[in-house]
Amino acid sequence: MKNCNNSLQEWPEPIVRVQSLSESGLPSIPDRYVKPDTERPSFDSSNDANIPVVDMSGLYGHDDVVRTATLRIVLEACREWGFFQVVNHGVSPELMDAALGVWRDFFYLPIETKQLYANSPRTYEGYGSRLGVQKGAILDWSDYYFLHYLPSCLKDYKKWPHLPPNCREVIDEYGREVVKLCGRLLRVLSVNLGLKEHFLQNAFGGEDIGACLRVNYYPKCPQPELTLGLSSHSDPGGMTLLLPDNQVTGLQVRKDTSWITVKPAPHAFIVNIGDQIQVLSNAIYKSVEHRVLVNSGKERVSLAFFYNPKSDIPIEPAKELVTPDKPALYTPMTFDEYRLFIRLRGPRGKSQVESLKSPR
Ligand SMILES: O=C(O)CCC(=O)C(=O)O
Repeated sequence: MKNCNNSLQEWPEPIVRVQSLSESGLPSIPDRYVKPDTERPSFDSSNDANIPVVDMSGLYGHDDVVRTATLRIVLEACREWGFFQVVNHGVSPELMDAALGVWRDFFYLPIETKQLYANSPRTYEGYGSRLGVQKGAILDWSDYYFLHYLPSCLKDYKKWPHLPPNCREVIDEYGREVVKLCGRLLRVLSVNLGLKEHFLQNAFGGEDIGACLRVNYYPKCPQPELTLGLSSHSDPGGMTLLLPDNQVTGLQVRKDTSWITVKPAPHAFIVNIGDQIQVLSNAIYKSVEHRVLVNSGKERVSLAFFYNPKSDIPIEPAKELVTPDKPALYTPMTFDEYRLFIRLRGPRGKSQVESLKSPR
């Protein structure tokens, strides 16, 4: 019997849609969204750094020098940044635009239509406005939609929006293409660890992996300096492919003690290492904290596609990467067990993966 359920309680308080707050034209944000001083964003634009850009055509051509150089850029990115962006990745720009378009249109639907899909913390599937169930928690300035693609026992079209009319079709095709791209990327990440090409895919459960989508909607905010669209967190799963808004920046990645604002290349995907790959790689690859800024002039939409290990297999450092000099840094844990941390407590920097460290 597959374990496709978990049991969390209901939301601890009535849900307020951030989009409705924003559209009500209020001049200041409610206290619930005001972050403590230490977590507030800085809008310092003096830092020109950007995450590495990888041209994936370099991996599949006949030029070995280019292939080696491209692999090297990916390796450094996974070790130093935990983030990179990919271009020439094989997913059509038209499909990427269509995916962003249907989701933007979904959020423009009347509230009653969106409410048909209101979610609960039991599975998080559907239309949501908070992560975590702690009563009185300070909330993020965003709404979202969460759905499952894989495993097929979790894919349920009834939980996908029926509007706009072509929404399910576009989401389906987008999912299929992004799953293929994730498979290609996992092969690159495995080879760069000195492991067999299929190592990471097999460690994730082979064909039996999990895949889900969170569409983030960040409404305009009258006081962007006091809040965040999404609090600092590392991604709990395997690997994330983010399709960012094509007009508005907002994603910031932690680099040492600074926050770097990501400047996406046209039709690029932003790839980031999740906690499960940090564990499998015995921390050679880093799952890095990131957060999202909002602004007063423009709303922002992003599609975060999470490619995850099968939920019930233990994830632990690859044996090949464990030596007397570099002992295993983590004890085995299934992704299901791990995800409960996040579902109960909401985004919390890197405290989750850090708490997994073996007592040594
Ligand atoms: O909206 C973004 O740019 C990032 C979203 C993100 O980090 C997430 O959904 O986990």
